[in-house]
Amino acid sequence: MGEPFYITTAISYPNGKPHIGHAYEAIAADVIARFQRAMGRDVRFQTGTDEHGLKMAQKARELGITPRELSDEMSSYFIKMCDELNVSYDVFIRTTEERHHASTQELWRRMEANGDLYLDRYEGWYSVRDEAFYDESELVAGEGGEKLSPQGTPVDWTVEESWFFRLSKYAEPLLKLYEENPGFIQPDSRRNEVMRFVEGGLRDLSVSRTSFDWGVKVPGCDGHVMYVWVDALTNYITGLGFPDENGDFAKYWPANLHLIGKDIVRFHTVYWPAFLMSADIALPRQVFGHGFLLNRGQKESKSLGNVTDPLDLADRFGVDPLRYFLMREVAFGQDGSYSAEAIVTRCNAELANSYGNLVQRTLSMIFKNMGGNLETFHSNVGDDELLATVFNACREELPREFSALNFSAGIEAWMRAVFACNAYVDEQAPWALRKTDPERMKAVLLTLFIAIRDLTVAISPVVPAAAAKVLDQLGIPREARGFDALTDADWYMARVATGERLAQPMPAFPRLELPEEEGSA
Ligand code: ME8
Repeated sequence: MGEPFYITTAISYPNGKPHIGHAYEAIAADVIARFQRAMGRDVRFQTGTDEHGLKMAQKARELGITPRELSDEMSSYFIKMCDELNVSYDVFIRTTEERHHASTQELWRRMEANGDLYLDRYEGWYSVRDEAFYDESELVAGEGGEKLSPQGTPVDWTVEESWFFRLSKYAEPLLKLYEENPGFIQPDSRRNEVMRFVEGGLRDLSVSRTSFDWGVKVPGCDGHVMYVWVDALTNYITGLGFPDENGDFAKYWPANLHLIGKDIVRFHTVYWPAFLMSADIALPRQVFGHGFLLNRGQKESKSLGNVTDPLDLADRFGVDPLRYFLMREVAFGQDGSYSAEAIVTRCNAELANSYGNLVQRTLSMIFKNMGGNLETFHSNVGDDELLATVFNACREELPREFSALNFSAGIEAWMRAVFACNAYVDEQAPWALRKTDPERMKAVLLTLFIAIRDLTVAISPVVPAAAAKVLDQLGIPREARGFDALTDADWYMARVATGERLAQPMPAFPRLELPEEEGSA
């Protein structure tokens, strides 16, 4: 097994069904997980649901059910979403699990033992929607002059007895962390925002509530439950068996990457490292705040009536095309927009017409003109040039960009290699060589066979099911589907030696149709 790589998504609030933002984050994390596995890393991938807090308690009351009933029902939709979108998580954590309470209480005890917790009174603004406390100075005025959080959500004046965490003590150590590890917060724009915030000084943080009981109990203090973000963030170590620091925790902690959205960067880069420093636990290596996905440029909301169920999109266009679109269309880290037309246009141009067509016509010609037989051959200079282009895209550019989470740039490099292959087919015209120079036709088709196998391995993390279908058709064994096998010159000869013929190919990337009602939108 390779070097460990631990990646997590945010854990979602299951106060409603999953939306496109949840799908986007889960898919991006899955592409990273699959890519790192293909690079030979020993990947641990965790996702889950964040089930405590006032937001969940209020929603359950509104529906006339218990918070537990609400979280049991709704978390099942998040599990279903991950499964249907082919998200290859190892652990799906729910914060209502007993082991998570034990883990969070242990973190609390350690922070208390370090003198970082004290009892006082909280007076200030709280947004239930954000589950966040805000300073008066951070609030903005709504249309009717009412006070709103900087995220535009309603705030309530709250007065309660509360435990506090000495966050103020950690401003200096945090700034030092950001300065010494510029990669800790990415992209850079988010890092700058967080640095400005911490440079402004930090106030101690209210970390318990007494006005409701849906949460993790504060050890030794009846009537207090922990602030939901204390327990939520702790999920990342609970899933590794904390407080047992052997086993998975020893192997996978600190996390390589917490992948989250831009709205919750502060919780992950200020509160979380401060809690960990207080409890004397190693810090994660990187927090990446991705952008928001907008529906035709607009935020989805129930009042606008534009909320899209990601599983409906997957049903309409297919899981792999949806995954491809999301990773290709938006520069990761920035906000992006989606629409049915954009999905259809992008996937038809690139997956169906360019890549799918390359695979289909090459394999059909090998099937028809060579009886599906793969033969030993000696490529000439022209063929080597094409393979060098493909190798460079698949071995160098795409892995370099994917390692830096620049998915769109990585796929663009891959696409350029697909174009080069299609140009090669047109130039060489193997259908004409069939009569004039059959040996040359074989060299061309077998060169393309090698190129297609490399292109398919490289794009597998993005479109896993369709890529597996192509690799099955090519007869590539599972152990030869990793990036390390791309340079292995022996794989082709081993494949030829099996003597297995190619069957009539089945298209892996059919063209998508735009549903009629969308065409005019
Ligand atoms: O914030 N586009 O949960 P959540 C892209 N429970 N990403 C989006 C998005 C959009 N339109 N809307 C939301 C929470 N997200 C907490 C996290 S972690 C210890 C606790 C992202 O269900 C959002 O940024 O509101 C977050 O990363 C994730 O979806 C879950 O959001």
